[in-house]
Amino acid sequence: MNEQKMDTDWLEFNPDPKIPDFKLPSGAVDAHCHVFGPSPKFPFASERKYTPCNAGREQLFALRDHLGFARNVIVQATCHGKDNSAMIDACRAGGDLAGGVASVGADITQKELADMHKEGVRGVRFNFVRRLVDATPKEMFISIAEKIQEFGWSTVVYFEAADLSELVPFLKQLPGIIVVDHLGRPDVTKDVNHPNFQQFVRLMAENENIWTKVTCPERLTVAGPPYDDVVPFYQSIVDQFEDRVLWGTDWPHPNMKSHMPDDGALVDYIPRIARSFESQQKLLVTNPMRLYWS
Ligand code: 0GY
Repeated sequence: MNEQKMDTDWLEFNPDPKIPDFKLPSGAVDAHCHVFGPSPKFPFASERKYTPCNAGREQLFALRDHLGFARNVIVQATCHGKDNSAMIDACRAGGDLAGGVASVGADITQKELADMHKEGVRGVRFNFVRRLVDATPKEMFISIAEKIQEFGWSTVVYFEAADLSELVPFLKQLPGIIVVDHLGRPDVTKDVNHPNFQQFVRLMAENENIWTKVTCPERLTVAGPPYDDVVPFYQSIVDQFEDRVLWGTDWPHPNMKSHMPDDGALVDYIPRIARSFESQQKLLVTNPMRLYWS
């Protein structure tokens, strides 16, 4: 297949990130990153809402080594729809150093799930962000969540803060561990004590199976780098739920419009949000290893 040309306003990932000053703990996991294509080998899905640059597994693994991570969890990106082949190819190439999160339909069979499990897949992702996907009926998501239980997988859920109230009953219905992407995308112009963010905090407090990724300050910020405006949100969640948080780069940073972050600077942000050695160890090693490698 020919190369699929990236969108004209697409921002490409930083090809030369700094070496972080923060030394990651041994065995650290980048628990939220993607691969895009390369499209001649792994074409983007026809139902995609954006066409990104190519960002293949060799580049991802080079970044892993450059930043000092040991492992990656490669989350299926919506530009590949339910064709998980680029992600699975990366898991296969990464061996024990790579795990995956897939996007599947309700017609998925136990045999197909078992095959993905052998390749290192340990979860599915349900997406509710309207600019990224067409809506999927919630009953379909529930039936998928039921099918993955036999494999001990978890579910990643991506939604925006405005949709939280409507989603709460669904989230409470989902079996197994649920991981909410990017703190549920709070509006950081409102205070951390605002009822909207407190609703998310309450959801986590009341449901011990709900985890979150303290990721993407570059997406949530209004002020821009160095993302001071997002720090209190992350601190609040890490302080309260240090056994249920994950961290990742989000490389290659799909759909960034304002700027492209330096991945090394993102790593340097970690000690601002997880302030003790113990919480850093949980965030970067213990928690992702428990979820994706046990
Ligand atoms: C992210 C965020 C985004 C995109 C995707 O799968 C995706 O297309 O996840 C976004 O545009 O907010 O987690 O990478």
